[in-house]
Amino acid sequence: MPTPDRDGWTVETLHDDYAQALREDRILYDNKTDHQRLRVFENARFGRVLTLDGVVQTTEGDEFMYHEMLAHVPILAHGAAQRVLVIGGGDGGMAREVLRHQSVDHCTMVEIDAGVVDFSKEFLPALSDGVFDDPRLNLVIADGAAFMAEDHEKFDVIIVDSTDPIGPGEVLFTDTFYGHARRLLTADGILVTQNGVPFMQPDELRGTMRAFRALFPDHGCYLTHVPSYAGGPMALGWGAMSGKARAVDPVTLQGRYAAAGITTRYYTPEVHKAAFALPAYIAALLT
Ligand code: AG3
Repeated sequence: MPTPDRDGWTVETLHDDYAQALREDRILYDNKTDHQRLRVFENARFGRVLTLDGVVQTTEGDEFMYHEMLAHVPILAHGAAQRVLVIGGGDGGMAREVLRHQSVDHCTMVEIDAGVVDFSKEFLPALSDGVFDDPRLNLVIADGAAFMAEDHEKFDVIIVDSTDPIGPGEVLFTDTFYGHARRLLTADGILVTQNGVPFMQPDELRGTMRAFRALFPDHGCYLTHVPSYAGGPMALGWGAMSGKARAVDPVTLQGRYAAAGITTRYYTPEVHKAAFALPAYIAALLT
């Protein structure tokens, strides 16, 4: 793995043959939690940037392209989601988007690293934007894989807001984990997952899709595009207990979006439908 060796720049350590570098205009935090190395710095283009073990997790500038698509696509496709589970997502950005839906009356968020939550509140307050004070949020500090293996009241939507499958995030990409997710979904429930950038990490998507094929009547992925996750579009896994959610027609979707009364900067009902159109090189990873 490359090491950050350019003075004043963070060189990402995710791939061994390619790296993006971000200029550090001001370092706000650099420390190790019990689980991982946490850094936040300011970059002129992206705003505050959060890295875990040298990998960009989120930036103030483009986080909406990720959080909106992982939250609003399943919730609006479902149409009546009341209980949502977020695995990971310690920065609070995912729970924030989920709870913008007044129709969602409960969101459990399971984060392994209390350090990420505390620290994000302080250094990335725009991400959570007050969501940690929302009475509908149930924050659980625990290992997401262990939580999934237990019994819980079922969820309409489960969102896996994980790191890549290295370090503590690895268990969130296993067949066992996905099997438990399926068990915890309601009849029309939907599981969505972050599955990396397929051009750079084809195996990450391939592995999840192989597992989803065996578990979900409707399985596949849809796309978003996040500049700080370099290398092309990012794949978001989709595993649904019925085909209803994917098939939702654009007029219905438009109605639900309007009724939700939310404003978005990436998500639109048209982008939602279009996100399921896959370039052939990505579709090939699904079979
Ligand atoms: N977690 C997803 C990080 C994935 C980075 N992967 C990549 N660059 N290929 C984001 C956490 C935000 N809540």
